[in-house]
Amino acid sequence: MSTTVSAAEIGSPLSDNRHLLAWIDECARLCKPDRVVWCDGSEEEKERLTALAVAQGVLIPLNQEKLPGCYLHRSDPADVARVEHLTFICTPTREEAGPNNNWMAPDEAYRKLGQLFDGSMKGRTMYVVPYVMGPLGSPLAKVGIELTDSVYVVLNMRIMARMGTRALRMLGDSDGFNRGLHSMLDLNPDRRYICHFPQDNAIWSIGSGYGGNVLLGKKCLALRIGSYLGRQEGWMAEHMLIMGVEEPNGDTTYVAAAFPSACGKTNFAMLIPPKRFQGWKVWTVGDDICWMKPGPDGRFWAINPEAGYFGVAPGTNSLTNPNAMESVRRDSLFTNVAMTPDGDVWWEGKDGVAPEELIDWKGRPWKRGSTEKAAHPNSRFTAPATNNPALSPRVNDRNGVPISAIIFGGRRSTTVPLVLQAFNWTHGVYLGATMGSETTAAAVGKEGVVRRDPMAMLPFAGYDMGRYFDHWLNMEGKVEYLPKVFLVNWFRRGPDGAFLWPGFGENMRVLKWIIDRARGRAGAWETPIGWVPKWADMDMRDLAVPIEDVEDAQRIDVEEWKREIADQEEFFEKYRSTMPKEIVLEREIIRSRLERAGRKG
Ligand code: GTP
Ligand code: SPV
Ligand code: MN
Repeated sequence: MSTTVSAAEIGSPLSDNRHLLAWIDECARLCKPDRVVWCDGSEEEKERLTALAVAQGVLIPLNQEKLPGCYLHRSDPADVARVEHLTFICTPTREEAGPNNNWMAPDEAYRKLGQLFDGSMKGRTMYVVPYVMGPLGSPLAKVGIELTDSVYVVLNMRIMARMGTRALRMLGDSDGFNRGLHSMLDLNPDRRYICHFPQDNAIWSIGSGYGGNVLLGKKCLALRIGSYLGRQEGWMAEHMLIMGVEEPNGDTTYVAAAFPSACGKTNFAMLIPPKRFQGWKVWTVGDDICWMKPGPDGRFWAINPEAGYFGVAPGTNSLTNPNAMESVRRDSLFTNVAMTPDGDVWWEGKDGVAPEELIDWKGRPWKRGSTEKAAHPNSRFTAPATNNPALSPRVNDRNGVPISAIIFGGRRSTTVPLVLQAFNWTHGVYLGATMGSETTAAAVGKEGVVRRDPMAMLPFAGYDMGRYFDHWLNMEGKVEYLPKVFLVNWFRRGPDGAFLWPGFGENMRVLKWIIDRARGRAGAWETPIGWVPKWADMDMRDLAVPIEDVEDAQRIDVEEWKREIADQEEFFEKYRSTMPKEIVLEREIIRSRLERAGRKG
């Protein structure tokens, strides 16, 4: 028997899966790398590739006494975030991708990107990165293979997914793997494309070296392709953290929460309850992505497909997120943060005042008081989940964890109260579908403008948003014990522009009410837009901020809400042809209730 690829060219293949070998051969012929190297995921390989990355200047060693096994990477200054305008869903018809996605015909995308990939790896190595998204052997897990010319990608994928030989073992001789091809090319933004081919279970990414654009298991497979497959196969791929909330008697309730990029998932997933909540403990299952499926017992079961955290650095410190600080103390990669003279890392919002002198994220000297940021606002850490002191003992459970509550939340300076609960599943889907949030540095573009970001999935739903809502609504018939649905907002501001709610660990107060409601043991008031806490049911003792601020954070202003509803309606205009009727009716009911409340004064 002979394969079309000779062992000399490709080093020693770690698999004899003929589908895999044929595809690698095809990609190698296109990209023309000098050599093909299979990654086994071993320690030895990590050390070798790290040394290579250091020699190439791709990684800068940090102070190994303070931060053992930690390195800094500075990306190209024009390649620092996801690029939604260069991200495409390549389905046979434009309608399938929907108005929420950029669309390119598959033939055209293969042709256009094929020209760019042609010879793109000359003089370079093509790494074969096999990985599993999800616990090994889980019926919910998926295998992907990423071919990349970036050693930074290999080292990040090694942290973010279950990478190496174990993935090949899980794949066996099956053809069922995601085919991901990535080349940095010359990092020219004019030659940058992130294309998804859901029908082929394939991803082609070219011209970037940054995070969500290139760690193909994450946003590309786990969310865009994942959501597409989920609709076909009867499960959901969501931009959600998963946490276990343990109470003093030892009972644990599992919660999933969708907040848009850079709106608090990592922080919430790692929450440490304030003193008043003795005996309560939050366990992190995941901080960014949730795959969930109706189980045979009538509940939703969820896994975190990832194995690490690609978290926002700015704002992370030992008060806001001690578990994240602990997670990045060893074996972590930092991207676009600043460096201190003694090889430590720094970013805006880290502990204490800024050091007098730093090397900024672009590698230039920086002095305290400078008007420029030392770290990029979307600078990130990549840390293994096993570093997290609050890692849930259930992360490797093949069946996942049962979800009792779903929380939606955005970054809203006005209008949206601290917390409210949906009346029922359909209303919950409506709350998720109409979520708004101020834009952040996680994607290229203007920051701080409110945009609708349904379920925090606007940049990640791999098909038409109206059909995606329909898929959500359909769960009503598939899950007997549906999770209770909530909306939260940690980011409301007072007239002085300051946040009204202290956030972070104090979010436990809201979380406890949510758990109590999910377990049917706390009261609530009905308002036109949902259930809200009775003050007696939400523990606000020993809170450091004035109770008036909390009341302001929770305030529901009928006139503001009428405008909010009008804005939601305008957003939905785009999806009119596929929007489920329930969503439209839900809006009209809420609108009528608001009008009646307005008349009452
Ligand atoms: P992605 O990784 O982009 O999907 O983001 P994420 O949702 O995991 O966001 P993350 O938890 O990293 O938070 C982003 C920013 O919001 C950080 O600067 C945090 O410090 C800040 N933040 C998180 N939680 C809170 C909160 O409760 N209140 C306030 N004011 N800021 C918060
Ligand atoms: C996000 O933007 O939601 C992220 C970071 O989690 S990235 O992987 O770059 O998409
Ligand atoms: Mn994210």
